[in-house]
Amino acid sequence: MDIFNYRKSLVLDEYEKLVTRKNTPIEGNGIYNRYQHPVLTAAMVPPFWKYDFNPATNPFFMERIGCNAVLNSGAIKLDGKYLLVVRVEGADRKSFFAVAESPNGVDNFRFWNHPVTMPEDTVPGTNVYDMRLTQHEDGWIYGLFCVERHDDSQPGDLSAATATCGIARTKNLVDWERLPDLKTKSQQRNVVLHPEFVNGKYALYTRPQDGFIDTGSGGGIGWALVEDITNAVVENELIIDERLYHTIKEVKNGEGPHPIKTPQGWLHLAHGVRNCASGLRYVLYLYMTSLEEPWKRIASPGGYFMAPVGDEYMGDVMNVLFSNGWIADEDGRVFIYYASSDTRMHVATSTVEQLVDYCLNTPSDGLTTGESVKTLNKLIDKNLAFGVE
Ligand code: M1P
Repeated sequence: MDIFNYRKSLVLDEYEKLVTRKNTPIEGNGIYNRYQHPVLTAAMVPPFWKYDFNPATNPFFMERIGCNAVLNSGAIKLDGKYLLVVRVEGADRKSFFAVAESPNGVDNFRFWNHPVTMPEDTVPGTNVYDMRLTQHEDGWIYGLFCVERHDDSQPGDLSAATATCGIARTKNLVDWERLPDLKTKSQQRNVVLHPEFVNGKYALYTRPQDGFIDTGSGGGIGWALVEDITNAVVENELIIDERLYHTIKEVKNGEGPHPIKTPQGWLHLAHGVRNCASGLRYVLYLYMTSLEEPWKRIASPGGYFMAPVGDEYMGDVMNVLFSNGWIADEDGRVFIYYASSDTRMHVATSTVEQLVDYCLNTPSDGLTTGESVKTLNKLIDKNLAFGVE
């Protein structure tokens, strides 16, 4: 066999093996189960995105367009299919969106043939990423995402950038109508559209930030009402889940996917960030807000819900779990899609009932060592009185 055909069959075989492998759950802590394999990696983008399949123009069957990572996916279930709108990052550091589909939500994800062609706003972006999908009660599916542009007010600094919330809507994840970017006083990343109107208005979870990386005076996850989504302007922002000293969200936090409506309240997934000697550490946490007043927190379990384990620590940006997509299935199961270390996508499964139980019965953070020990002693005493040793 010539080198072209030898390499081609090797690459196709390896790809097929990866995209068809079964993924089995790993028994966890009673709150959720992780899975044996990532659901998507850079090795799972279609070979015809990477290779020129014509032997005349690619006699060595060499890779022509590299893929660096697949991460931070929005998620939605449509027509019985589990769909991820994935942030695919090329070897050239540009991210774009692409849809991957699975019949069961945990394995056999395959990308649709073409990535998303996202129309630009009036000022084109340099990079787009981290889409949050919301099937809104107005009938549209919205994608809110970060648009990065060079900060031209600092011409001498090539790393100076701005983060803005891009807004687009679709009915099928193929054809997208781009709406004007969100207008706010500060920079924004991690903006999420609430699925229902609130007082007749569109409601947004925001994350005000002074700079591209530093949130600075931005106090945490915000809440804002917007009259017109086709010209979205944030006038007022209320911080509904604040950053706190010596917690998992001391440096910054951000809303994940849009919250899930449960009989007990809105169930939220978010990420919290703290600093340490090895850099920023990103973990996932949950909280709940009132059904009637979604801006009022009703449960705030202490600590993290998920943090990196094992191989999840390793990747382009170490020590990071990030999630902007989950699917609440009709039978009560919840598929939590999360990326590890800005490199690959995973799934964890749970149920609405378990996640609400976790939120309502996990002690909140007492904010000091003394309070943490008191909380621990309460559980120990209860168990000892119950007869467990
Ligand atoms: O590298 C970790 C994450 O950093 C950013 O998140 P945040 O705005 O909360 O700091 C984003 O760039 C995100 O994509 C990335 O995963």
